[in-house]
Amino acid sequence: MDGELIPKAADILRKAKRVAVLTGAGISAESGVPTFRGKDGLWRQFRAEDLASPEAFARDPKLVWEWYDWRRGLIAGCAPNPGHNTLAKWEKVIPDFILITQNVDGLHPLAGTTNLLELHGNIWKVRCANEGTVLDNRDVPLREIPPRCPDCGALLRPHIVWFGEMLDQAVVGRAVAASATCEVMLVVGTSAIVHPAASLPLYAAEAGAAIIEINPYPTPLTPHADVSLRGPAGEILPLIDREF
Ligand code: BV8
Repeated sequence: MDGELIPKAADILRKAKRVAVLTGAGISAESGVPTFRGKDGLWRQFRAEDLASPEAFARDPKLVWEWYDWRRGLIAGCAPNPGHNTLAKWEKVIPDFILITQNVDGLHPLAGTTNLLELHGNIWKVRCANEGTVLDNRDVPLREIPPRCPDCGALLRPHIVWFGEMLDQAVVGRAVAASATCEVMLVVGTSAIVHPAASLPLYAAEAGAAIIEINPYPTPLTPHADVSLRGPAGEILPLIDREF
């Protein structure tokens, strides 16, 4: 990778007062959480439509919960990596910092990030399919599959946004506002194909923000990035931090 790009990215970030970060599965790859579309990607073994959709859950809640139970067991053994930790550190030194994640693994809050928008929900939360109540549930493994609401006995579902489902409009509104007002948007570890998340960096660029991308491979966002750093987030973010 061009040795000039790290100081250039550090210089852009150092000068910024308002920074928004968008992360995807790639930032958790070095923690051992499989990405969705990479060579070892989750979807490779399953088709997204087969598991992460309301139709799949209606058809076979047990199968969908077996997949999430497997992922929860895997994620429970994963810790934040230097990429998550660097972003948590920057939140304390950058005046206006917000982290928007597509990830459901909970590693950003575990690393200490507080100003966080979880666009697609959180794998450690469940929701009563009947009453809509959201509960924390960290049982690994789940005590019963599919789990049932302790209140009304109805099915519990993962508190996660599936394909074809609307995101929480309040969360989306905050994410769009942050994208439209930030001076820099740092986009880390996303294939930039899932919407509406993938539109956020484009809103930021249209509003005049500098776009910095960190990804071992080019993405549809790369042509819109002012700086595109080719490499793993767990290595690149600490390198930028050293130049801060
Ligand atoms: C919605 C939950 C309204 C499940 C997920 C507009 C245009 C086109 C399509 C649409 C559109 N609007 C809606 C759609 C349809 C759909 C969509 O976007 N489909 C895509 C596939 C084309 N969107 C929706 O359905 C959304 N709903 O918009 O509602 C609506 C409703 C009906 C009809 C129309 C509109 C809901 C989207 C949320 C879906 N839920 N997950 C679960 O997680 O269990 S999405 C899933 O993909 C994950 O949440 C994941 O976070 C997300 C994005 O993937 P990435 O995070 O980018 O991960 P990926 O593996 O793809 O890439 C990893 C990247 O990391 C790679 O680039 C790799 O190179 C890089 N990497 C690898 N290692 C490292 C690294 N980077 C850095 N360091 C490393 N070490």
